[in-house]
Amino acid sequence: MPISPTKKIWMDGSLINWEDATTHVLSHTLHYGTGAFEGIRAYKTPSGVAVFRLREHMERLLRSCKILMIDVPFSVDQLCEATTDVVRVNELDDGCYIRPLVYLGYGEMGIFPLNSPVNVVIAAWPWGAYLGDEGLENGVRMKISSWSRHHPNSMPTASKTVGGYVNSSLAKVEAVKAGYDEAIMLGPDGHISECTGENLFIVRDGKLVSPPPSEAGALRGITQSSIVKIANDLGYEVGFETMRRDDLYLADEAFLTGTAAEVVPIGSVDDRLVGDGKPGPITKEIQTTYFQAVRGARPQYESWLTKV
Ligand code: PPE
Repeated sequence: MPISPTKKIWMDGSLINWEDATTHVLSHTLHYGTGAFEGIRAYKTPSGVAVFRLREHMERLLRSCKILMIDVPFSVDQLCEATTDVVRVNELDDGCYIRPLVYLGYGEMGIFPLNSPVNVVIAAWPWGAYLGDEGLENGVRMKISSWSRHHPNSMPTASKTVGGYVNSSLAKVEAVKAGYDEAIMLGPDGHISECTGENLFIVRDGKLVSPPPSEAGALRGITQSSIVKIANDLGYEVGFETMRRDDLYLADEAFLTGTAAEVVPIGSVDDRLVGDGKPGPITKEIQTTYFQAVRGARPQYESWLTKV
């Protein structure tokens, strides 16, 4: 999806012009992928633009870096403040996507990463529906990928590691080239893990079920956790259960969740319709409530919003 440039990017403590936010071609992360990123959204609310679950995202960014043994020279508070500065200075009053990235810069070559400088950037720009407006409304076509998610001893799946996304990219390209919207990935043991950049839920007998992130080798999604809270508040039971592909084929409803993707109904998996192929009633109720929560129309979720 194209990026619409804005005016300023926060880089290592200062706001600089968008076009000046560049790095040397010998930056370590560009060669070896040791770095971590986040994806955050801000939405227009009745009392101005607000960032959704900002602190949780910055805490996860630091956890990702902890796993990689990267010492980030900024605190969660500083990163949160930098984020609201970026949204404010770029006048992104209608909402935006925010991309913090911690990367190892120019200084050393060779795989050992820990002597390289640690750079941090936060950029933001307006970004529409990640899987398209049509997908958001009517559901997406999913394909189970021939690529498995990482084995936990080959890549830490709880870290949003830059290089880890090669795995997602291979799966995404395979699915799109085959005419699908998005891929579902199995873990190395054959259980359902997650999508290339989203978690997944099914609805079975009125109950929501999602793969347990740690065992499934999936990222612990912040949208996923928001949906668990919303679903419980709406009176639905939610469970984390190991799932096989059959569980997807036979689900009454299914949807995926992620910051970029938001809440997207799944219309089919491997050409088998989920339910009747149309977004189910529980999916629609949860999707509607999620959009109300992020846009400040549900007072009980106000604490998730950081005003800019
Ligand atoms: N799994 C993966 C692998 C993942 O990358 C994401 C976020 C999620 C699950 C959902 O997590 P959360 O956003 O906390 O609900 N993917 C980010 C990057 C997408 C991209 O294309 O880049 C995102 O949604 O911002």
